Amino acid sequence: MRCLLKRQTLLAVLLGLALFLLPSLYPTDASIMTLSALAALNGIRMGTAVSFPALQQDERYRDVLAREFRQLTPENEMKFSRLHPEPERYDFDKADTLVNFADTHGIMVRGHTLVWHSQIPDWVKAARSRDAAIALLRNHIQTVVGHYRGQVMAWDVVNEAIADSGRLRDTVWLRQIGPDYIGMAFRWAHAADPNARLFYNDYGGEGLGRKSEAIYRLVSSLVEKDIPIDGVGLQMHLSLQNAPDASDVATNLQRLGELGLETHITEMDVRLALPASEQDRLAQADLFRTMLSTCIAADSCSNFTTWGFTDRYSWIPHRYKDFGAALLFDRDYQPKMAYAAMLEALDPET
Ligand code: 9MR
Repeated sequence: MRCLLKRQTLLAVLLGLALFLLPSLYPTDASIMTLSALAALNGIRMGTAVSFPALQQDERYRDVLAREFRQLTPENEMKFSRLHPEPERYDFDKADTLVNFADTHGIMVRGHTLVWHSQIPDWVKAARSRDAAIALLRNHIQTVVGHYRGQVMAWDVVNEAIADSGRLRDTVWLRQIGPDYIGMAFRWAHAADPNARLFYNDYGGEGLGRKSEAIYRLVSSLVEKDIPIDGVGLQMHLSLQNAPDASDVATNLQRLGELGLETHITEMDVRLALPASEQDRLAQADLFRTMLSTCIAADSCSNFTTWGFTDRYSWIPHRYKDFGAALLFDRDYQPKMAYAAMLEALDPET
């Protein structure tokens, strides 16, 4: 009799426990329907660029970020001039804050960017010799990648090294070191964190054409020389007039994949002339849906990142007068048609 009572108590406790745990084991529809949760089911990590000031001052920004995305790219805080403003001084404070936020929320970090022609301090441009330029770039890469070893999942090691003409861009790095700076940068980054995935990242080479040919040739030659490159980031800053053909993007993703490289869509936005018409917003939604579907369908494409998520903090109006409304959420964090289109791409049943 005592034994029976004990068994009944145990069963009651187990039942209570199960009822208590059930909601967290089986999340409600609302929590399943986030971009990142659906993306994960498609084998894709969903990311966004993050504005440091917005993260600091705007609670709604932090909430939507943590809810919808599983990866973040610091929009500016890991660029050369921010991290290494003086030869002997590194400043990791803001970037660390971003990385800690990511850590706390189970979000991965995409490091952006180690070698770029923009946002570099004047003292770098004043290097006196090739050897001095090599030494300072090596020091920068080793220090930064070493600092974030194990915390940054992927690095945009070299950003935008190819000009629109298809030739190597005339940058301070090319002038001071020569074309070898690209391979050197990958080798130093790999030595500093052998587990980080290393990317070449560029814009305007998403589809087929002169620039994408040049990117393909560059990364093929890196692979051929056994330089530790893991993938190519295609930025995807689009307007309704310049969008690449989805089938060209698919061909490009496939040929890069055949080199053994991973592909990431790294900075997608679609700028619209303001005020945005209903027709333009529909066309924009269609582009987000099509490019995400193209990534899902490509074996090489494992990551889809937008350059911010709310129109409140997008870079577009600062750069393109009378353009904006380029992202998935409006200024008040309401999801736009583009957001619904992304959900559709991830779950054709919706
Ligand atoms: O969004 C970034 C903006 O806040 C900066 O002022 C700008 C500086 O050049 O860089 C923007 O981000 C760029 C990214 O780092 C590389 N690809 C193009 C992005 C948009 O210009």
